[in-house]
Amino acid sequence: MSEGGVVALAGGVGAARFLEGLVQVMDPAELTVVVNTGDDRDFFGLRVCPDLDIVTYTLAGVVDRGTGWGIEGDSFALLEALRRLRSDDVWFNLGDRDLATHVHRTQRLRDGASLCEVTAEVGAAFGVRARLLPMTEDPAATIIVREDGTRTDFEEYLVRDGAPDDVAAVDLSAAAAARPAPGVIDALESARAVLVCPSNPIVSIGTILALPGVRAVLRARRDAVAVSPIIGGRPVKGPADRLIPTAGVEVSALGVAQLYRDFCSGMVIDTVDRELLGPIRDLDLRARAEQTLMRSSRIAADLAAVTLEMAGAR
Ligand code: FO1
Repeated sequence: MSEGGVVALAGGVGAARFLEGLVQVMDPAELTVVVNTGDDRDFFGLRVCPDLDIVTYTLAGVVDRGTGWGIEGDSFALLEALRRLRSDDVWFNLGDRDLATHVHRTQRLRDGASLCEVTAEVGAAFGVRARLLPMTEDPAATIIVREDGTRTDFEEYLVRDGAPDDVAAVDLSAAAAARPAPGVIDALESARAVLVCPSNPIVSIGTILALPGVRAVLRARRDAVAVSPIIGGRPVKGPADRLIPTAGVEVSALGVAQLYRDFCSGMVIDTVDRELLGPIRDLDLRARAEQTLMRSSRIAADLAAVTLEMAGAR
């Protein structure tokens, strides 16, 4: 169980920043990243995998630093031209160079390549040395159920509708019916350490955990180490504060610890949440307070080093 590499469970922007730190303190060739695909959907006939692309572009050093997604300095000529033709559904900002990734992915999938193959190709083309694995190759769309009963996919909720505070439930049934991608379960079983990136515990990590077999493998190990994405009761980015209450826990590092306690043995929380160390330790988890707001790649590397150390992999 311990000779393998390091496996990280990841969503989008927060995970990508953490992974950027991780590859500074370990050999990226020994890192497998299992990435959420619950946000994936088609735009204009093209398959878009936001979290896979965010992680790829960030590790490649080409991500837009301001937004955390898309490619730095990208233009939006295609989208602007499209808006003239059909303004009503052009709300997801796909840059021209970013679109090349989606065109390539769509064509390769149509030609019979698997999402794992295409993800590896895109990673290699961008010079990413870590192994990136989609969590599944099956459809696994996360559905946000709104208070009026409307069901929207995640990007519709987040980007089109602006992440309003009207979430009644999060439906992960597609992930629960999907098969983990080839290699995911093996990687988790043989890893010498499993890390949970600071990602949304419901719609990023929750989707990966919903896949058949994943949580059971992690529970059997019960040695994963997680970094809290919640600092001082607020998410650094994204709508976690609107989604975590649907799981019946408070929006805090303690709430995240409650969601992860069955498969984690340790948790890194921010220094501002120091008073939660005791309550988290009461859940039978090891806990450390560190600087988790990754304002620089040096802070990300220090955080990654501490997390690896807690997981016994450094
Ligand atoms: N997020 C936004 O808030 N607005 C956008 O227009 C947007 C476009 C976009 C394009 C490509 C991509 O890979 C990601 C993009 N994101 C955008 C980020 C994405 O919505 C989310 O942050 C993730 O799905 C959650 O991890």
